[in-house]
Amino acid sequence: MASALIVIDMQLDFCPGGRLAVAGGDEIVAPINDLMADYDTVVLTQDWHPQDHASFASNHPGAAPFSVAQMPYGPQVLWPDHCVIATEGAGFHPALAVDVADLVIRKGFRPQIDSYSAFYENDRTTPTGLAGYLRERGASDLTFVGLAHDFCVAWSAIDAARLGFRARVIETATRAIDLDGSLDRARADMAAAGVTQE
Ligand code: VGL
Ligand code: ZN
Repeated sequence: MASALIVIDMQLDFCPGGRLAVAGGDEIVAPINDLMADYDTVVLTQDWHPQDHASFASNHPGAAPFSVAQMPYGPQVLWPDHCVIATEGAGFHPALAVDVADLVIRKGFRPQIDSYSAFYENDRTTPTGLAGYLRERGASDLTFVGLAHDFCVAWSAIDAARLGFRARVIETATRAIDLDGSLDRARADMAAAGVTQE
């Protein structure tokens, strides 16, 4: 039974000074680097959006950042532009030990649909391919860290549990956006899905 550390979106735009900065996002780089040696497989995800991405408020005339739009696949928070393909902000934090990773998986690159989870786009049905990769590698025990706790980390961990993996989140190695109670909701949703939170 192999283990995998799934490091979610440790990119400059989610760190202080970035375009969708998460408070304290840079504080978890060192703890994440320290965790990597304890796992058989290390996977990094990278939020990777075209400039015309439907999750950007700037692509919805009159819409404010952090408002909610109805998309064909359900409600979608409209974010400030972030992690635009090939920009500096889409790059990993420079202190992250990227060389240790076995796989870097990009998500959110289709203009019309967001992808919080590392496993499925936000329609909850279009797979990224990560589940197949992990199963072929024999990894059944997954630990999630990175950014942001209440969005991409939570959605990834919940999908993992639903897919039949053991899923765990290490709270000291994640930080939240916490939009309108989203962190409390994410914690409850993870508990209901059987995700271990420690
Ligand atoms: C994320 C909002 C938009 C995340 C990504 O990594 O949690 N949040 N895109
Ligand atoms: Zn995004």
